[in-house]
Amino acid sequence: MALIKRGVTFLMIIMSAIHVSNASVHKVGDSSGWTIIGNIDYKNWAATKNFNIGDTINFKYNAQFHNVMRVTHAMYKSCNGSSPIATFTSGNDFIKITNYGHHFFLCGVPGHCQAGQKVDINVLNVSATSAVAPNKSPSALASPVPVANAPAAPSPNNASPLFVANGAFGFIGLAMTVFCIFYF
Ligand SMILES: [Cu+2]
Repeated sequence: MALIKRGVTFLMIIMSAIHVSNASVHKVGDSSGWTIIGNIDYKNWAATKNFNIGDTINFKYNAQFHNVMRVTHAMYKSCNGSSPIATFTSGNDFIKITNYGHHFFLCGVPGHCQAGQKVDINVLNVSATSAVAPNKSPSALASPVPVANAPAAPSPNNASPLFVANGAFGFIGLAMTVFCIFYF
């Protein structure tokens, strides 16, 4: 009985954790996806998004013709996919952002990166940026700006319900497995 109770509690904790999560899924290229057709400007696409830690980048493409490689800045600039940090080939890859800064991706199929199939996901550290941005002058006479009253940045609440459902099922599946192992 105690085990069942514990299992149920475990499930409830997981489910509440899913509910509070405010992570977004960003589909690269939006409806066009990850492609060289249509000359999509991925730089422009990325510029219109607000990336945060915990968000997921979704690359949707035909796996017969494309792939996704995470690369360094130098490799990104020169379209060099010879030694990627990571390679994704499923055709529907979900990559979670876990740290600030630039995340460079390109398609490793010859010619595709040169044709523009590359994207730079820049995750800004908002708190650090706003702390530095208002006044770079070292002048001691500058009147301090009250930061406390600054309006909070609007939260981009366009989390895909599909992804949340997938995540939930994944978690529940895992929880069920753990629960069953303990119970039976
Ligand atoms: Cu490609």
